[in-house]
Amino acid sequence: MTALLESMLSMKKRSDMPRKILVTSALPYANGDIHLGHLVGYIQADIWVRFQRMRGNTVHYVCADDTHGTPIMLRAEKEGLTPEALIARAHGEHLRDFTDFGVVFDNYHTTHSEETRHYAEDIYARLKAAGLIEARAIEQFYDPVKEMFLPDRFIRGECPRCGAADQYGDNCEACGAAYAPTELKNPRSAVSGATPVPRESEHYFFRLSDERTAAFLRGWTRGESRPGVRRLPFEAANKMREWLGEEGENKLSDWDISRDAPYFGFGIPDAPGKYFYVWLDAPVGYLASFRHLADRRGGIAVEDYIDAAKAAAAGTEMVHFIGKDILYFHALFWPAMLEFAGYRTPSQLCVNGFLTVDGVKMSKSRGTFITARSWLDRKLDPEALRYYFAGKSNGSMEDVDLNLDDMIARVNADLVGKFVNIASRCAGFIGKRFDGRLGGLDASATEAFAAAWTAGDIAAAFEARDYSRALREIMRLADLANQYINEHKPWELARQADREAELHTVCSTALTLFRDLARYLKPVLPALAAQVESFLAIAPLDWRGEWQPLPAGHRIEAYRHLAARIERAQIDALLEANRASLAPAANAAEVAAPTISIDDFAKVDLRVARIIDASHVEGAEKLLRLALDIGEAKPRQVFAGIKSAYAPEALVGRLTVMVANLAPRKMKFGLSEGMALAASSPDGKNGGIYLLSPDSGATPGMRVK
Ligand code: B3M
Ligand code: ZN
Repeated sequence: MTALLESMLSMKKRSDMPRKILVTSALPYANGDIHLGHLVGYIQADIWVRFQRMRGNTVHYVCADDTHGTPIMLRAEKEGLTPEALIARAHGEHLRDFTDFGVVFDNYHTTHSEETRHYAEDIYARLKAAGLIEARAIEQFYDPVKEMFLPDRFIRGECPRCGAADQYGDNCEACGAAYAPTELKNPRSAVSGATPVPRESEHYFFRLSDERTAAFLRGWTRGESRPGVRRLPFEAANKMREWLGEEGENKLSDWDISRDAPYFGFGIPDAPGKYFYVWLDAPVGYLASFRHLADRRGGIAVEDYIDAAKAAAAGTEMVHFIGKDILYFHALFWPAMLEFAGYRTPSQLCVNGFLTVDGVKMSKSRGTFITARSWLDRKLDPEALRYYFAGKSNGSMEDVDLNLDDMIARVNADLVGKFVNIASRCAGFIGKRFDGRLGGLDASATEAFAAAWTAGDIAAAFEARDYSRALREIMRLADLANQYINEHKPWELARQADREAELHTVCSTALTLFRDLARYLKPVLPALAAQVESFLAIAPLDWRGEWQPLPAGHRIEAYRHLAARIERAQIDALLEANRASLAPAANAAEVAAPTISIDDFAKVDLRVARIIDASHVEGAEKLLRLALDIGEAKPRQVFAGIKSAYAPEALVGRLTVMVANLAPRKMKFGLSEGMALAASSPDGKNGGIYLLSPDSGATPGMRVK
């Protein structure tokens, strides 16, 4: 048999076999809440995963928190937490938010994991062996107070082009100029306020300028993930030419993949004081989460998904869902890292656009910076948002606009007015008149649905992630179902004793059409589909095989309300709550204390103090006993009314500020030798108490002036 015939047969054979797909979503940073802008891409990915599984394909859907880097390190310091404690808190919050929006991963891991360290070190070692890692000295701005090199975003100054004040170290938000931090006028550190100084340091670079990488990337970015399916959206492929340059050209510059201590991340082997830059190990988190899943669950041939040769032999796929802001990393750095380390490269990048709300960027002042949690806290249905985002997703990188009035209208018209209305107008008759049992069907109505099933247009739209096209076709079918009901008027048939049989047929037919629609909507609305499956008493709907009617005699359950309309008032309450959360703190209303002179203030001896012990005070419901080290021979004993907001064990080791020259006071629980400082809302409501923490670098005993 000729090789060509063989490969055609194996492709044919493979195309009939279930696909094996590792799907990932971008890893959210651990220092921010999940907001609706995140959810566009995650919901698009989750819909595709659910669709593939309904088709009988094997999908492993993994994600993780992106935990390393300077911002997280500094945020942890600011909150008086270890980075590990900060990322653990974020991990729980993120996973809960995704789960509550129906975005269900097989594994949600963290890049601060041994699996990530393992793969990052392995990939780095292989790139080094391939001669693609180069060490070279570079000059960067260094903060002499914090004793750390400053990422561009942590340097502020005047724009070198337009003079706008307080611009970032890499680009000007006023005139759009891009520049090196050293070009900023009057630069200052955004961390300590100090004037940064240029300092040399050795960095490690991944040599993207090597002719091997450009040649590989030019082919890879133009490739197909499956016959007729481009690896990258065509808009992205055009970008690639821009970034790569024309044939024979390589416009790529080498990529700095190291950072100096102090840094929260993984140390580079054999390079003391050097760490992997966060973007080196972030995508490695995909592999780490998959490995962690396989180790937990067993039965997954991990190497068949990540080793280049084994993945090719096994015909597995790796599909990344990302936002367009991180296309550069995923279409250049990441595939090149994998290729030259002998790992399989991504099969496809599915890239989503940004979210706008009512036509403009999400805005805190307008209350439209909507977190996932605030949507859920206002009891808004997450599936309303899933449906709306799906209706705005066409598989391209175009931005998605959440027009709130349009969303209300769409959800109420399509889901309540069209889809659920089919069941609510027919199910009652089946329950009351026919003991819940279905009768024969009216082929004149089901044949359009059977034809749609066979044509597979909706499946093709889901496969292409063109969910807006899929939903348009689904709603076209829903219109046919409602026309059928409107023509046959079961509510009139029910009033004519001699038309029972017709009533039975009409309602049974309508519920079969309803079942079809639920199947098509299931990837978008998994919770609603599950309710329909239990109402119709059918097995979980999949998306394979021939079209089958609901059989005569099949018994359905009693119909229960399936979906509620959304009211504008609910949305307004959400926006108001978001705006209120930004309003100046209530204590701003508190009357300011009478003016004092600088001499008065100088009499107060404020000191940095380390909490070296904290305990409950028997019989005192508001007090904690603190031992405060301010550099004296023995710690001060202080009683602090912060019990409602702090657990003693969470305080030990933290820095705070105390008044050290208050006259000692005999209290019933012991001698009070000072006062710890905390901010609070006027009524000191539970949780309204915030212990003061000095910036990192301060040490016990320092005078606060
Ligand atoms: N955390 C940036 C972002 O949150 C980054 C993505 C990493 S994906 C490997 O958009
Ligand atoms: Zn400027």
